[in-house]
Amino acid sequence: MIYLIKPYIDRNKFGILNYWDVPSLALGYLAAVLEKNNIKVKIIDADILRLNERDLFKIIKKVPPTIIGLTGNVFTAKYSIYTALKLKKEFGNANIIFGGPYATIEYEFLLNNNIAEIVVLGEGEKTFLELIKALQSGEDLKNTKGIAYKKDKKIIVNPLRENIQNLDDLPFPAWHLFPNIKKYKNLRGVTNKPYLPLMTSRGCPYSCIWCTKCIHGKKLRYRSAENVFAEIRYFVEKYDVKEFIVMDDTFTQNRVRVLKLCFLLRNYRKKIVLNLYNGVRADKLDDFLIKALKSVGVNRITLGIESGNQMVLNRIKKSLDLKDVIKSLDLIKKNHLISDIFIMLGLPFDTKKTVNGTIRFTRSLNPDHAYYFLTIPYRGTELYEIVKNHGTFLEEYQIGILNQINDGKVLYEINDLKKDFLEKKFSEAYKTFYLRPLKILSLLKLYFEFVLKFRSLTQIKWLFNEVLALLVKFKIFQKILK
Ligand code: B12
Ligand code: SF4
Repeated sequence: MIYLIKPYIDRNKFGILNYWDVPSLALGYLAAVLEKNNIKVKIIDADILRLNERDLFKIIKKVPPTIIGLTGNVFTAKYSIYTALKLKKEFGNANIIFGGPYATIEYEFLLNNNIAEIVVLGEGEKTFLELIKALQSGEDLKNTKGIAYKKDKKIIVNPLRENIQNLDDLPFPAWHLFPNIKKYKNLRGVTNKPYLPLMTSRGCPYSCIWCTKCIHGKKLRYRSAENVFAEIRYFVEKYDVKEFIVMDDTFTQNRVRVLKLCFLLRNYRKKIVLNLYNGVRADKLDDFLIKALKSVGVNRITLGIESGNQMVLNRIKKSLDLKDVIKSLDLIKKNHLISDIFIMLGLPFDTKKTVNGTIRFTRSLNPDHAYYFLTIPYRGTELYEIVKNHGTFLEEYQIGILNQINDGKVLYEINDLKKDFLEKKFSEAYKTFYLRPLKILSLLKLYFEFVLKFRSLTQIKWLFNEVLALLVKFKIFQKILK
């Protein structure tokens, strides 16, 4: 039997980072493609089922595995690696296959340490299907594009595979192979009803230096509005889903396509809500588009701004004009949507002056929420190379694995930016943004409306967590939480 497994991931004490559980699009797509080709596959989401390894093994033992597929990014990979090593002990004969952004960048580590037998590099659907067929028929792997594997103690990297050109050819994710969709909770949702993730395009044409393009590449490929709508309708009918979370890198890039999708959704007899969690580009919004998004339930828009300094923005290759940021934020507010921004502090071209300037700029923009992040140089990015060549890593994360995310840890020093300064600025940014009387009043109003609307205990708990998470950023409760 072929198993695709998402391992159990530890939650921290108060579940602060855990306001949503989301079924894996990667595993959903991979399984759907196998099923379409009459290959049987099982998905085990050990994470949502909170299965420890003993329980996981019990399930797998019933129908022993021949192939086990594991996924992961730089943060979740450690759980997949741990699970792989345990599975190997228990089911030595099964082939362990890794895929996803972590494996694509760190395939040598995985193969050299016998964690995986084969790594699928980049976009997985076509490669995985071909690989499974090759393994099942005992063919030599040399003809399977897009994989790395070990032969005679040497790592072989086959030629890479072209990404899928027509995304409408892909089947819809195989959500029926996952545990009951109702198990996946989104405390930050608009509807408090079952929801699913949705990917309407792949790739991104921009070149931000901290971002890896190792999976879906630079060429933006769109699904048609009709195909996306058909997927939404299919799962609404099947599971009574009310909300979809759009995971695209740059959802509003093609304005006409988004307007068309909004039009289809508005004319649909069931009320469906779209939720945009990923940042939207400020230069890809306008009043008409915001109104269209609002009409399909979008209640919050997050702009990825990154820096309040135009020179820094240019050098990190964000290709964004701060004038567009000011204009779009204004439009989001005028349309009475919740406005959030993402900011990165300690970018390699930042200095003390630009960090201070960025913090001031975000206060003057005054969105509902500002989320500050200390810059993390992931391996496989231009940023990583810049820090390697011009900065100093303070604590190299082990074999490209992050132990914690977004917890305000300074990972490198560059220019005149030292650890103490950045730590101070990180907590100062939060304090000076949120601890303003008018800001506190406006947030209290926002949260009060939220509670009135939902009256759900779990959502109130989430709100409590959200506020607690903010306080952690102020360094007030940090000791208690650790
Ligand atoms: C949505 C998203 C999130 C969401 C949800 C994550 C989740 N758990 O689902 C949130 C906002 C929570 C998030 C958080 C983070 N994310 Co994120 N996220 C994304 C995003 C935009 C989409 C992921 C997705 O669903 N893609 C759609 C599926 C179809 O693509 P895929 O997962 O890559 O899978 C394909 C291939 O990789 C391959 N494949 C994948 N797994 C497997 C397994 C097997 C066996 C095989 C054969 C093939 C295979 O085949 C799949 C189909 O083609 C990606 C960027 C992107 N466009 O993919 C970043 C991305 C995955 N995130 C990234 C990062 C860094 C993070 C954080 C660590 C950031 C941080 N410091 O906080 C955290 C980690 C938190 C966590 N618990 O995962 C990086 C990963 C870089 C790396 N080197 O690993 C990415 C690639 C962004 C980027 N361009 O740099 N993220
Ligand atoms: S716009 Fe987003 S997805 Fe595109 S390169 Fe920049 S960070 Fe990556």
